[in-house]
Amino acid sequence: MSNIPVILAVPATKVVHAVCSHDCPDSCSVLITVDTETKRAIKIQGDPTHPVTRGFLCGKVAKYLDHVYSPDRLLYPMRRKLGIRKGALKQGREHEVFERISWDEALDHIASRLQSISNEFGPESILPYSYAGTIGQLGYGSMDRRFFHRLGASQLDRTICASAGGAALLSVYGIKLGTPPQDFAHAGLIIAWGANIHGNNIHLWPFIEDARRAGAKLVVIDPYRTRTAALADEHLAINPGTDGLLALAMMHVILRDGLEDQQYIAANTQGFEALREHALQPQHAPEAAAGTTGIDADAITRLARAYATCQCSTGNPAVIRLNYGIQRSENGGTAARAICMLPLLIGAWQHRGGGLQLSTSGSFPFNSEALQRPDLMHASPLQRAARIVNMSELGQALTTLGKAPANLGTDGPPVKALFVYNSNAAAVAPNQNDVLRGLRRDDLFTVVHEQFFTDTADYADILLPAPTFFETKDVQGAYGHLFVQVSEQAIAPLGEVRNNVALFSALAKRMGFQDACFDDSVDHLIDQALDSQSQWFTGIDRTSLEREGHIPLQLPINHNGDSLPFSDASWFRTPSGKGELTPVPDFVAPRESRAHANAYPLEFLPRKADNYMNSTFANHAGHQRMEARTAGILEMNVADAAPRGIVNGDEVDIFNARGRIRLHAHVSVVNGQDAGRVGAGVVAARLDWSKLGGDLSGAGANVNALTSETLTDIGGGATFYSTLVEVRKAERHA
Ligand SMILES: Nc1nc2c(c(=O)[nH]1)N[C@H]1C(S)=C(S)[C@@H](COP(=O)(O)OP(=O)(O)OC[C@H]3O[C@@H](n4cnc5c(=O)[nH]c(N)nc54)[C@H](O)[C@@H]3O)O[C@H]1N2
Ligand SMILES: Nc1nc2c(c(=O)[nH]1)N[C@H]1C(S)=C(S)[C@@H](COP(=O)(O)OP(=O)(O)OC[C@H]3O[C@@H](n4cnc5c(=O)[nH]c(N)nc54)[C@H](O)[C@@H]3O)O[C@H]1N2
Ligand code: SF4
Ligand SMILES: [Mo]
Repeated sequence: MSNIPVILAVPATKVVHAVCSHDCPDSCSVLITVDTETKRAIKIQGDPTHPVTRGFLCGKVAKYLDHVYSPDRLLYPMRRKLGIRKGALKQGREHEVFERISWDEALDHIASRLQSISNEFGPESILPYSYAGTIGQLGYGSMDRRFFHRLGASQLDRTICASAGGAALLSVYGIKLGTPPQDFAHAGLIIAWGANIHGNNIHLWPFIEDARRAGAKLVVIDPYRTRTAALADEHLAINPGTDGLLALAMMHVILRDGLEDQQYIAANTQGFEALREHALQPQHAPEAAAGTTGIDADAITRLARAYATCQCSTGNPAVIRLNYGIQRSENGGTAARAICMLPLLIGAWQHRGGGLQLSTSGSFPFNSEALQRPDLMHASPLQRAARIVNMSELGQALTTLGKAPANLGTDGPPVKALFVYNSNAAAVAPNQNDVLRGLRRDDLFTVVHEQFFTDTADYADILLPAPTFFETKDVQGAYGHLFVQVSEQAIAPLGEVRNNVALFSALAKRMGFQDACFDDSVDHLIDQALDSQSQWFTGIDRTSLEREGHIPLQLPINHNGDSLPFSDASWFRTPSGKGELTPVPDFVAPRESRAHANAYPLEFLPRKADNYMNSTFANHAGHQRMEARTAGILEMNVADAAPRGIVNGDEVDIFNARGRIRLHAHVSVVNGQDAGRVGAGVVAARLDWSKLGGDLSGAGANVNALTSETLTDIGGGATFYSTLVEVRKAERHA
């Protein structure tokens, strides 16, 4: 009998299959162990049966129980106390400003304010602001969109991350599809181009290691010596914003030396002769490109030849992992187009492991019309499609819309109500000073649906509690692999948390919307998301997903039994049905550099942290410890620090015409040589919560005080990585 207590001490548990819903290409398959007595999650691990997750999680999400059960979670609806002005708060002081209310009070208040604002200024004066707090199909865009469409609110153009690169990929291939991650194991040369794989896309790494064990080389093209660059065979520290020229110079070498795959080009592309003539112009020769790109002509020539001859010399093809780093730049769309054309010139797609991956998001034929119901705009008081506001111009939208003359390419009423969910807008949007000026407006009614008291929460009139992926069910694709997955709810929502579907369904009823679609349950929405005519979803429905957890897309198979995107013309979805090489990509140096190079001579990289997810996780002590190296610092090359009289550890002001922040200079010198991560002319700092050290001066800003609302050349994207600054030693006050 003596062993009975031991048996009883082992908790009864169940394991729930979920999907990491963070904005990450890997969309990991996750196993959550739940104690069935206490109903608490007690363990999280990667699913060993998922071919890309392969049983491990990144460091950020391995610590996810700290996130879910953090004592700092926002668990109840709250409202700003009467008479307290909006503005940045010190962390932990939020309860002095907000008071708890019931969901009924919150919903009544929001519904009546939205109604009166709509009556007075028109429904387009209401602006939803959301991005990718969750990339589950339902959480990202379903009931919320239905609600705002039916209301007639302004539409949001969700451009802050990927729209330039997305437009580039579509212009060349007609679909967002690329080399599957598992196939990278079969590559002979891997180019990580503006892609911090080890930091941002860790589940691609094991396949790259497999390829390297078989002899493959990894080349990284990045102005910053990332974790990935430090582990590579070669790191080419390109000058920011010049990738388009490097791609043209590579084309120049390939075409000059006759290394292109003429058969593949003839069968699968359109516009080759024009591109050839363009690439062969003398300004695209490696010698001419060297100065601008900062990469010497020999290195360019070697890279181009290794790339084009990889299949012949190693028996394995070349693959490019292009990520979104290069397209956050004024001419980043064109640069991405040029890079996307490279595998077409050498026919890399014909071989397993060859090609390119930027995003696979467009491969999932989810039925977004059914989920989001844009037709409901015609049932709104507008009876037409609402105006579109670009989320990368939030500062202008909040401060200039409705004031003549309209300078946003859109007109109509001022923004009088802002509804933020799935986003920490105050921290992540460019030109932060204008954004905060807008958020401080007394006449702006702001609702924030959040897990935590973020920078944005500080400016809310009403705060609503949102779930983690443990607390809700969803269906998800991925932008870095080709599996559909269902994410089961593992635990009951904490406190009074409501998921995005429940929130907007309840709000629709408060607004008196009678449409039946506002009653749809989560399961019903999942069914609608999967209701597609596409062959690629054959056999994929809610029941099969609930049974299997993850199911690969049913892509067409070729005669070898392989599924090789763009190995023949049947894969292209462009108007011509071929890979589009026109219009030819022309290189133009970023405008910010040309206009401001004298006053603000340094290129600023306002970077993502390896151990945060954009601004998410920045408030957890454990994550902060993992990211301690980058806390509060501006990384500088000694060649820029020395002439400014700056040494390691000095407080420095980083500024341009838009703003100023203060950080500690980090300058690393070993044996008289710079040993830091940035080259001369480039400085870097991490994205952080403003109130947690984004600016040591305490002014409540972060790196985005310096970035601009200039949009990319195509796709209307944000240009975080086209930012010029000057740096100066901070004046000490006695
Ligand atoms: N750990 C972690 N993982 C993440 C995220 C995170 O914040 N942290 N964010 C997620 C999100 S939202 C996204 S969109 C993906 C993004 O994944 P990536 O696209 O890999 O993201 P970035 O880190 O923005 O950019 C990649 C690299 O581009 C470099 N870069 C900047 N300018 C240039 C340039 O002009 N030319 C070249 N060649 N390189 C340049 C940067 O130094 C950076 O190292 O990652 C996701 N995964
Ligand atoms: N300087 C600089 N700025 C950048 C970038 C950069 O590299 N440098 N990267 C840009 C890029 S690529 C991106 S994608 C954007 C990202 O911008 P955001 O999408 O705003 O990303 P996060 O900072 O992760 O904030 C997401 C928020 O959503 C909340 N959330 C999570 N799940 C839910 C949910 O189910 N419901 C609700 N209501 N909320 C939820 C989280 O708590 C979190 O605070 O930032 C951009 N801004
Ligand atoms: S953040 Fe990315 S790598 Fe980390 S668990 Fe989520 S999907 Fe996987
Ligand atoms: Mo992003």
